[in-house]
Amino acid sequence: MSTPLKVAVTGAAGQIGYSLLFRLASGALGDRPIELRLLEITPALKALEGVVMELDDCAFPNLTAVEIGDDAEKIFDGVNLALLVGARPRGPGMERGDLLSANGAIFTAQGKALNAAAADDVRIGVTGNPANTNALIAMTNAPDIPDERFSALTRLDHNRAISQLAAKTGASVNDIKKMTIWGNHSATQYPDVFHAEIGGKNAAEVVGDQAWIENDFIPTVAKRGAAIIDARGASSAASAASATCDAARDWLNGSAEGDWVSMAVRSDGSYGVPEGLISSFPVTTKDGNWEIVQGLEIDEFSRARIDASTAELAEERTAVTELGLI
Ligand code: NAX
Repeated sequence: MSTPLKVAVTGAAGQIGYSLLFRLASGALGDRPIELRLLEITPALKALEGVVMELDDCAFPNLTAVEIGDDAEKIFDGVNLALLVGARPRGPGMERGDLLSANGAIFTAQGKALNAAAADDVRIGVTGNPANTNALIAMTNAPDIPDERFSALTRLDHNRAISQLAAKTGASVNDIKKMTIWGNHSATQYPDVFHAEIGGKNAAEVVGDQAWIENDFIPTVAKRGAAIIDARGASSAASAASATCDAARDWLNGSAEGDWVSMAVRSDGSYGVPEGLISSFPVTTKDGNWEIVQGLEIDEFSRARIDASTAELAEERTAVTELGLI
């Protein structure tokens, strides 16, 4: 048996965790042995013990060990992949500054703990919101880990965009390639069909309906999270877990030939996105590394939307800088 991949999951007793852990243990990252290392806050450890009992009861052949705890440095010891899901949700009456500082406390501490304890090859994916800025905080607090090892999740938005486009055109999701989410994982995100393809043809041309793209598709994808809360009475969990697995699998194992994925990664200034922001781009991945797809033509329509979302990210960066978190 090869050496198990050590995967840390934070917020493991939460809604997303309840779906994510079972996907990871049953082979979402490939047919390979895996060790789970699960971090929770102290009051949630008992619930987490129950989840671990259920993991045991699945008798997953590839799950070699499960460790749980509330000490980040212990849980992150030697991890090759860290999926940072646990975060502080916005409570009633909470201002954005309060939200950023509550999460700042979590992600500064976890950045430091990863810096101290993770394996040299660690990859870190942030799902907990505000995901892009949480990733920026963790990255800045982990000076010994290369910046390109941090990413924030926009794969759920990417998958939502593919699904909406498939429903509109009657195409199979398998025929839709080169979807891109630009910017922030928030309502300002820009799902871009102008570079996407359906069965090898330009997706915007296949749709042939600019009004639908502008007034229907983009807001439906950007506000899908709120629509799920309205319908389900709880935020998306299984789909978020599935996207977290998709993103990690493609990062570690490589994106498909002739396609790309959306990941929020540190901007090198490509496409006019201010350097250093964790912003979503079209990327290809190979051997655990990513590269921003270059050379796409950005028209005025796309430019305005990319700029609006990255302006929001720049504001968040200013806010967390002023709070002394980065
Ligand atoms: P839950 O509230 O069900 O679970 C969060 C868990 O994190 C709780 O069990 C809590 O005890 C734990 N936690 C809090 N602080 C922690 C800390 N310092 N260390 C370890 N664990 C900690 O939320 P859930 O529905 O699972 O969502 C988790 C996060 O994902 C939220 O921030 C949510 O907003 C975010 N989402 C991100 C998405 C994305 O596409 N990027 C989509 C889905 C989801 O909204």
